[in-house]
Amino acid sequence: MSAATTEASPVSVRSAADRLRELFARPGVVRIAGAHNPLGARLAERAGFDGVWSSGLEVSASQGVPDTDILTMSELLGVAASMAAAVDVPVVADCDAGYGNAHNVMNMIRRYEAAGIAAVSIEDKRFPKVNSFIPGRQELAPVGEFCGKLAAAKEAQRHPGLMVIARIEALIAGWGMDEALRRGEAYAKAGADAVLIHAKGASPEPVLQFLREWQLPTPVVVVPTTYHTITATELGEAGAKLVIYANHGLRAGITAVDDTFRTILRHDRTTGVEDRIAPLATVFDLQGMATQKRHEAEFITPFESRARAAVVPGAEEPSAHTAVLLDRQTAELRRSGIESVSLATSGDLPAQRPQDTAVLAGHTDAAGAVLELPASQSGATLLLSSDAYVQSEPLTRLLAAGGDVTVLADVAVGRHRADAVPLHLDSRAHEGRRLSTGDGSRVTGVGGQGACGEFAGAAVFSPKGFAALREAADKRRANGSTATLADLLTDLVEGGHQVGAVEIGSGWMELRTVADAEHAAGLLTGQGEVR
Ligand code: SPV
Ligand code: MG
Repeated sequence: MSAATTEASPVSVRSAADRLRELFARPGVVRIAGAHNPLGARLAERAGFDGVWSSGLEVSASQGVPDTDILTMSELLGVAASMAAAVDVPVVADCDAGYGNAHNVMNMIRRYEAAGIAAVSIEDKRFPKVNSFIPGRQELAPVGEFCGKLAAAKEAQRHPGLMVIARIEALIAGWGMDEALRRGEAYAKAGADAVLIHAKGASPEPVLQFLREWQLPTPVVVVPTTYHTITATELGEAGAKLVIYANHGLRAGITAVDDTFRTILRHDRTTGVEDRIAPLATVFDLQGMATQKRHEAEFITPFESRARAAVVPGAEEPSAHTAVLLDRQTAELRRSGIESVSLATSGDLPAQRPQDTAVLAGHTDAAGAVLELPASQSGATLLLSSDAYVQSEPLTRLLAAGGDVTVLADVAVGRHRADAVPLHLDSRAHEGRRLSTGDGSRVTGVGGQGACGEFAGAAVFSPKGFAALREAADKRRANGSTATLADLLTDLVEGGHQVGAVEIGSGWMELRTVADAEHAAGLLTGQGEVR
């Protein structure tokens, strides 16, 4: 993994166990570092370690409990699994004494294998174990019993990849080198894929002696925690294959956090620590924020880029929208692909307003409602006058039309009412039939004689078009006048803005009067008659 990325690559054909086995097959020593959460695992990976040691000591300490088999297998597995999910390098899990007898080991193997762990290490201590560096009780399990656990582990694993490391605690328990070698050989013969010789003195000599006397091809793992002056390269040259820096991340963290907290209290502010702690940018990077942003662009439609709709006050008082009509209208809007709907009719909204609609309260005209709507960054805004009911089919066509400002124009012949808002369009009419100009038609004027269409109550605005509309609404406000949606569209056309038209012949209805609304509601619920 490159230092710039923080997350596991999506497709990895080789399992973590295969990758660890490949590392073992290469010449030279393999170095892994202890961690107790995915953040620590990522830091180890970024620093260049070949893998991560899911340390029982670290996980226990991070939970504030001693490393004495207090945590359950599930708790330790949960941490190891989350680390394996967060990094590309293999995770080697410290599984203490196997959480019980051979039955527990078999269950453990299945679980760790399923979690994508590359290797497990079990130690030949009696359950419950005590951390190897704690003075006092360090009880070893009988060799036969531990060999049984190792054989059970190999029997339980489903795929040959997972490595089982047998950890020898004879030097820790003070049983001597011969016992350590005798145990190591028995464990290798029982099927261990590697043996770990643990030691706690300041000198590396006991470990070097073990390596000198180790005769079997089974690789040897070492943990130079107390004998830290020797390098990994030297340990490798002496015959060790895997070097585990088991708890240095935990200890570094304790020192750094303790120092930072005390400094803050001492100075009563954080200025003194700012240049010693990671900037937030590093935190975001380690969390994989950059990757998430990339995925966002690829997979998620930003909310802002979705169309929104608002029902704005029409020309007539009171609002002709009944609860039934508002419900139906909202459903029509949603069917046309709109998710967020605001209602700002001039009259009182019915008490039962449709679900998941926002209310723009206290606006008696469209201009006020338009100014209340926030500017749009990328999505379209569809405005619907409350004195029209429009079905989803024309709304869908309107939303698909493109352009900065586009209105719905009813061009059906001879059906315009006296209270209609006339639209002049540049499409070609011939004896009552119409030819579109290609990209849809353009509104050349609003009102007056000779119009060939009628405003059908709905218009859609790009973010740029909506900004122009807000400007027009602002001017109306500054002049102290109210404005309907049709008035604002007139302002835009007269102000030289390109206003397109989607021509329709059906799919909407005026709601100028209460009688209109009742009639529309009747038709929509199947109880009304066509007039
Ligand atoms: C651990 O990290 O939990 C280990 C290694 O088992 S040590 O603590 O060094 O024994
Ligand atoms: Mg441990």
